[in-house]
Amino acid sequence: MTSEPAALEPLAGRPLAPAHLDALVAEVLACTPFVDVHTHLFPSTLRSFSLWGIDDLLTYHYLEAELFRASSIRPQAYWALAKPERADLVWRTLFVDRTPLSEATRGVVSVLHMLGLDPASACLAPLRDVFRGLSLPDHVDHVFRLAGISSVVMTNDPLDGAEMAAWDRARDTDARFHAALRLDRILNEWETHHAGLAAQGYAVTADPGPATLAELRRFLTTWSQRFAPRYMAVSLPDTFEFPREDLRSRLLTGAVLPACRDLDLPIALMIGVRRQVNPALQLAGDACGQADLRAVGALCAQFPENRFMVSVLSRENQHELCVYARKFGNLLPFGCWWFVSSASLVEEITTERLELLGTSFIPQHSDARVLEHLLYKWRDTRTILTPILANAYKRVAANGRPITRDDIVRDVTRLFRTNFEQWTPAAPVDGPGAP
Ligand code: FIX
Ligand code: ZN
Repeated sequence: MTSEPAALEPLAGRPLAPAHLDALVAEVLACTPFVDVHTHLFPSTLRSFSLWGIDDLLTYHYLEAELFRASSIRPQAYWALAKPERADLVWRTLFVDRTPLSEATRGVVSVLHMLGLDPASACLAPLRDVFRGLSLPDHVDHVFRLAGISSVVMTNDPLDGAEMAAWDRARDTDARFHAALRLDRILNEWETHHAGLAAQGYAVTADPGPATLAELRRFLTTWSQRFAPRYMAVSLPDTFEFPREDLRSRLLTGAVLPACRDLDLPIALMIGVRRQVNPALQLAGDACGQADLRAVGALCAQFPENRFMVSVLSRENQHELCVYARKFGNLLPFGCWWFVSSASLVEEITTERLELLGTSFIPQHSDARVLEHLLYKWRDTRTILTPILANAYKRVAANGRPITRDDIVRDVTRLFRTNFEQWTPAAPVDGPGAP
């Protein structure tokens, strides 16, 4: 990330020549620190949960999905390997025996290049040596600076005993890592996981009546007081429907949405995942499907006091989400999630959102699972956004409204910072993070 070149200052309020717009948009994107609103990252203080370095980069489920297509190895045999052996196989199969053309393989090339390492290395030993020599806290600082990220929002599951124990042990926090309370186990697997609340001392039953709903609300409030989350979040299948007489709807409307209102928190709905269509691939075994977004419209209409951040996994749902956002001010589309995070789809989705919503959306989140993912996912986002924004400015300038540098700075800041900050007012985005 570069600091603001002095040359740009005098341009502040002056109308810009269209020929300057690409360079200036690229410059403003480069020097605006972004907030990454959804990741699976943890601070270095939670060492056992922090993924980083070449072996974690290569055993990322996006690459494993591609390995199982390219290699004859059976999943069972692959999982029986130690992590470095898995990484060696992924490297040899996807980066040595093949050209790394996919979004995920290209990402690793980009990371190695940005860190000054050799993306064409025949083997991983020299790369491992470099990562082994790094101090993780310094590396986190370096990656955040290089990626142009000021803070990230984690994914924290209050029913994940191992994660919560790790937080208990953590002696320190990192103000750049913010919490989000992830409720998949509660809203998607209550029958199995209500016992987890009971084990924490909450009087809940499998069939949630008023008493159980009140206890669930108390559970969410207690964990929010501890974690100061930016939002609550849940991923939902493509079969998600609302309104509907089912357990999830009762938990959602009877406890989760009321708790969000109490705590002035939005809820993030990530809709359209088909979990484990091929369980043998573990995390790589999930797929997507087109959802019926009338559920989103119904939730926004029925709960005007709640704020809904929504990301959809199927390409076919993107346009409809934009249209619903034009109907409901309490709906904020965010990110090009997972299977729609490749360059051509980010371009299509972002252009459509800009045309239908102006700057009232959050263009991207990284979904980073490994620290260095921040490098290529945000480099790609800046590269993809530059022509999209510059062309939009050229169009409005050609229509007769000159564009100034201040316009670009304000719009980029809104897209990658203030839209989120205004929707999650609980605490400053660059302030104290998780407990
Ligand atoms: O539900 C989610 O937060 C998804 O992002 C993950 O489940 C998924 O495995 C992932 O890492 C996508 O990028
Ligand atoms: Zn995610």
